Amino acid sequence: MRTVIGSCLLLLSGLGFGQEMVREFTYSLVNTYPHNINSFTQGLIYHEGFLFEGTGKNGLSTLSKINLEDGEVLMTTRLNRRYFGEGIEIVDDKLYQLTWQSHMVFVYDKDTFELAGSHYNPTEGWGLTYDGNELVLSNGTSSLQFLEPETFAPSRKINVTFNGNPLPNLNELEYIDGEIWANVWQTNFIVRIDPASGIVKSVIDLTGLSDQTQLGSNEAVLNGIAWDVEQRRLFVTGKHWANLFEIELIQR
Ligand SMILES: [Ca+2]
Repeated sequence: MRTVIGSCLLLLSGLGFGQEMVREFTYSLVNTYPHNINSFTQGLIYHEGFLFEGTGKNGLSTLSKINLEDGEVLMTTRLNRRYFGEGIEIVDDKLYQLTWQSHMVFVYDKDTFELAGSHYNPTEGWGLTYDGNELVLSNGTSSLQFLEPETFAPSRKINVTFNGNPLPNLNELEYIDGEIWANVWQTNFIVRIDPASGIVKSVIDLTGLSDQTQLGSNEAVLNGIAWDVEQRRLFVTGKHWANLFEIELIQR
């Protein structure tokens, strides 16, 4: 808990006072969509017109293809109760799903959810995204691991820093316009990271967004970033949130 509070204070106190100027953004609400309040959102992407979501908790972990407008689940599969589902990503025809502490990475056919293979991940699995060349994995620490998609072989690693200090608890990820965006667990912040240096260049403050929806548990924190690359729409939600939101950023 000390680390979590430390992260919050670090973010709040550090804004604009670091060695390097960190840009700060707030948001405006563009659209509100339904989201299953029972979904413990751990992975979220928007791919070719549909949302894909991976959820966590043992016995409740799923992978689903979802219609954005009405939240209808078009296809779903449930993980064995020994697995706690985490981040997801699509590369070509394959869909990857991390697990939290069991070192298992599931690989599915993205069109059928048929299991196509698996990989071993030596660390915890939290978030996953793709930069067009390599997968990027967060594991709850301040480091991000780059991986070769076909083999899941690790390549380089970056340490994410905010005003020169390591920033842990990086959670759900999204690669947007050359940056890695990350939820910071148990905060209202999304950070935008330079993938070469690991330096946080911008912070998005989403304080107040959770007031716009119903929360299903005391674990209902902001988590889940999805980017519609064709229409340049930004979607965010949270664990056990009854809504998913399209937002636009406003620079402070
Ligand atoms: Ca994402």
